[in-house]
Amino acid sequence: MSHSPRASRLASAGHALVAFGVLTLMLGLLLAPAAHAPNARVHAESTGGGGGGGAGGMVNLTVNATDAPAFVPNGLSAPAGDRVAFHLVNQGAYNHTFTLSTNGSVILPRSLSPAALDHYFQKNGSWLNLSLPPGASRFANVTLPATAAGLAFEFVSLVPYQFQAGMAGFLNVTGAPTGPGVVLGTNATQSLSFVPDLLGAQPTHYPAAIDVLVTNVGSLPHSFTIESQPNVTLSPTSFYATFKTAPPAANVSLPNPGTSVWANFTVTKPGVYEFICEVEGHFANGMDGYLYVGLPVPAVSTPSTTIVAPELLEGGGALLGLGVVLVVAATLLGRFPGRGSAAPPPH
Ligand SMILES: [Cu+2]
Repeated sequence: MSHSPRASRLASAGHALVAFGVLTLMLGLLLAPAAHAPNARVHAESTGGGGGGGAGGMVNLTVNATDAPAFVPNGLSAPAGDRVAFHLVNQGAYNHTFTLSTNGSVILPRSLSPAALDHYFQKNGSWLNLSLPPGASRFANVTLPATAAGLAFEFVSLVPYQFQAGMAGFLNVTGAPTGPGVVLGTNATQSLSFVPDLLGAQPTHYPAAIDVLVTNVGSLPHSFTIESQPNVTLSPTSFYATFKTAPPAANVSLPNPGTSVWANFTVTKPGVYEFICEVEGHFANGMDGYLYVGLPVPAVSTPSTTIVAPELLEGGGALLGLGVVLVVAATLLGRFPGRGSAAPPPH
C-alpha cells in the first residue's frame, strides 16, 4: 500500500491550515500590537533520523534570550521521541533563565506574579531550568516522551517581570498521541468563537478516529461539543433536543482559561459535522464551527476581525501550537508501518 497520496493530501491540508493560523496571528498582531514578538519560524536542523520525524532522532534548537525581553524564536517544534539539543544564548546584558514546563496542557497566565511563577515551577518541576548570565552560551538535552505528542510546552524566563513582559514561548511536540486517526486543533476564545472554526480531516478508512485538541485562550468557560450525525444543522434554540435524540460524538468542557482538552471521537462516514459551545448564550452569539470529514474545507472568504481579538494575542503561542498540531495531520504516516516516510520539511 502506498502512503504518498495520503501524505501529500494531508500535507497540503496541514500547510493550508498552518498558513491560516500564521495569517491569523499576523493579523492579530497588526490589529492589536502587543508586547509579543511575532512567532519566528523555528530554527531546526535535523541531524538524525532522516528528517522523517521518526522516534529516536535528534533535533538542534537554538534559542536566543534578548533584553526585549524575549526568546527568539519563541515558537519551537520537535517530534515526540526525539532528543532535543538546545543551544541557549543570552544576547543581552541582563540575566535570563530558560525554564521549560513539563505540563503541555497548561498555558501560564501572564498575570502570574514572579513569586507565583516560581512557586508553579517549584511544585511542578521543569524539563530544563538554566540560568543564562549575560553572554552565556549553554547546551542542554531533553528527550521528548511519546506522551508529549500533540502538546505545547511553555518556556519562560523566571527572572522577575520578564515572563510578565512577554518573555515566553512554546515548544510544540509533534507526533501522534493515540491510535490511528486524525489530529486537529482549535481554540475557544473570549470573543465567543472557535479559531479556526472550519476544520478538515481526510481519513483513509471508516470508522475514523479523530482527536481535536481544544485550547481555551479566552477568560470564560467554554465547551467543545460536536454532533454525531453529519450534515445536520444545529440551532441555538433546539440543539439540546437534537442531542437528546442523537447524543454528541464528543462533549468536553473547558471551565478553566488557559487549559487544553482533547476531544476524541469516531466518525463513521464523510460529511460536515457541526461543533458548538454549549455554554449558555455562546452558540447563539456565533460560537460554532464545522468539521469537514472526507470533504474539502471551504476557503475562508472574509476573515472576521472578531477572530483576532486582542485576548488572542495572549494565546499567541497557543495559536502557533495550533498550527503545529495541524501539521501533525500531515505526519500521520508516523502512526503506520513505514515510519520515516516523508514529512513536511521544516521551513
Ligand atoms: Cu463558549
